[in-house]
Amino acid sequence: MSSVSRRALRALLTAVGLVAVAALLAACGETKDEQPASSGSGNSSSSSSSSSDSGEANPSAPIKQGLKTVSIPKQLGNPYEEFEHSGIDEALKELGGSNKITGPTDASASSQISFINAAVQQKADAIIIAGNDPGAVAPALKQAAQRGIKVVGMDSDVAPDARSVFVNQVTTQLVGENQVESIGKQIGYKGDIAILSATANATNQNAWIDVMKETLKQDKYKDMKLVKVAYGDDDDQKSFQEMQGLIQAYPDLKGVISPTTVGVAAAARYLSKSPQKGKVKLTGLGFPNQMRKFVDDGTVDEFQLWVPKDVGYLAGQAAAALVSGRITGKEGEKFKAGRLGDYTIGKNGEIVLGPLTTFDKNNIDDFDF
Ligand code: RAM
Repeated sequence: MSSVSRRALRALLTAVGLVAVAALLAACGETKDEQPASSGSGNSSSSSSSSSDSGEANPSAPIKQGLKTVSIPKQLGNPYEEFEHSGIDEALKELGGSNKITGPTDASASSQISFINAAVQQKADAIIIAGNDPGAVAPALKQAAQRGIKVVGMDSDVAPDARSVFVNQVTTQLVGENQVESIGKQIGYKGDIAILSATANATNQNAWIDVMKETLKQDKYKDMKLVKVAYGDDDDQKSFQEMQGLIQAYPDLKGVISPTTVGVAAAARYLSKSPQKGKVKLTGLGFPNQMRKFVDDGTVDEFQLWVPKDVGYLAGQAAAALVSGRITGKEGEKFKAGRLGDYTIGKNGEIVLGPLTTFDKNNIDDFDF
């Protein structure tokens, strides 16, 4: 991680720490021992019915030896998802276990179900999933939990009762608000805007879009009008065409928000060759390495993101803590997440990674991912 994002992360951790003082006081002592447990040392009913809510957390329980997790991205072949899931591999390796990344090649609602069932067959200790749809995968995940498999949602949540914890990149609220402010300031807070999203059922996208719509009701944004939400399905070609469609259908369009790495890169590619380059503003959630050329050539002024690999790393650490009984998923429980430091579980089992970073021509070269 670069020093900039590290500093930002530290600042957030401090803030989270202050807010969580009460929870910290209540929490049990330090967890010092990161060594894997020697086999057979687990106490009593170890992993019998390891449903998330049963039993008390023991923050100093040893990490289970030889942990095996299965992580299911929204879709293989999406560089964002692959980078994110590589963080789970890192965490598991560090803890003496292993992770297997397996998933569908399309991001449709039910495409992940067979991979969940396969993980159950393989007797994984935990399943870590970026949900394509909150409801479609829920029954399969609940069955997995009944078999003692811990379920961690990350990136894009599944139904809350189908997982123990959800690792969120940044609070949903912050993403939505920051994206609206980013486009707002670029267009002088005036004119038509559109959103180019991923798939129509993606939990994260829809939650962000809801916040964007709410944010647009604020007085500051009263002269901005959302004219269309288009869906590029996290497919490069489709996103490119949707961007073209937006520009053609709305000649007065002033700005586009594309809160998906696939969408924003495709939209920038279209804009960079269009007469509208520099006239229609584009922001979104993008990779610095993919967006750099569009910042350099003036197509894009700024865009935002977090460090995707750290989402996976945190989810891997959370999965290990769950399997080992250090946490159960209850609000206020605290755990150590390796190189990222201490985290506290928030409302509805949510664990928030850190802040959103804005990339522009002044800082983009500090980042390499
Ligand atoms: C896309 C995916 C992912 C989203 C990122 C920003 O690749 O839709 O879920 O969080 O972009």
